[in-house]
Amino acid sequence: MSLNEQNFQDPVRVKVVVIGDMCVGKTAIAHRFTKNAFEEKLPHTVGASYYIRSMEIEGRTILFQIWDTAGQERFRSLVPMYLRDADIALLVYDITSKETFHSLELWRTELLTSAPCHVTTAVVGNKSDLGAKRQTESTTGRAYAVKHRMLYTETSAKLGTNVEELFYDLGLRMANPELGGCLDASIKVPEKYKKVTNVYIPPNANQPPQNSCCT
Ligand SMILES: Nc1nc2c(ncn2[C@@H]2O[C@H](COP(=O)(O)OP(=O)(O)OP(=O)(O)O)[C@@H](O)[C@H]2O)c(=O)[nH]1
Ligand SMILES: [Mg+2]
Repeated sequence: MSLNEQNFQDPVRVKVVVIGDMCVGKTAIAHRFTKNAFEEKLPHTVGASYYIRSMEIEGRTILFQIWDTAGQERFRSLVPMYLRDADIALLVYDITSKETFHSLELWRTELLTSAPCHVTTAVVGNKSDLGAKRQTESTTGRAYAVKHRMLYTETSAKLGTNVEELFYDLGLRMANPELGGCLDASIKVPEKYKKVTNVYIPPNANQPPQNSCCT
């Protein structure tokens, strides 16, 4: 059943898969969103962890079913299994670590190989509270997302900055598929939606994709 065909009283179930290098804050983002909490000393994720939270968006209940994957190399072979039926992928990097930003290309390749072509993808630069240690400028992160037609935002799981906004924006897209937002997004987001979000919408979202299975 497509999202459109669901009874309006049913929650829209959305599978979110969080990927990125170890220690970028994938678990911290999931914690912040589902428990509104932050822990300074989180253990490495083993395999993947599951989180769930619903959100009311424009009269619809969006049920986010979040798979927080492990960033450690030894668990990488598991990631395709989670991506296979993902509705949303979050590509997370740490703004204080250039290496984690450079790894995004590996994670994006993983996405192109394993995720459905309609997956909605957001690049998330986490740890924005550590501005003094920043190694990747916002403009660089944003340019990367724009180039590959992905959404973009910076978050601080520690302070909660932009975490709620990110999921709200994604939920809005799930409830309104005409907004697009996937790797091959073909529809521009109306101005009224841009105003409610801090998530950056690529200006080229209406252009045909490159290297996408949706061509
Ligand atoms: N200052 C700051 N620290 C953060 C933030 N998010 C996460 N951290 C810290 O960064 C470390 C790693 O966070 P995790 O959420 O465990 O990272 P991860 O990406 O899940 O790592 P793996 O499970 O190994 O893949 C922890 O010590 C967190 O407390 C943030 O927004 N700001
Ligand atoms: Mg983790």
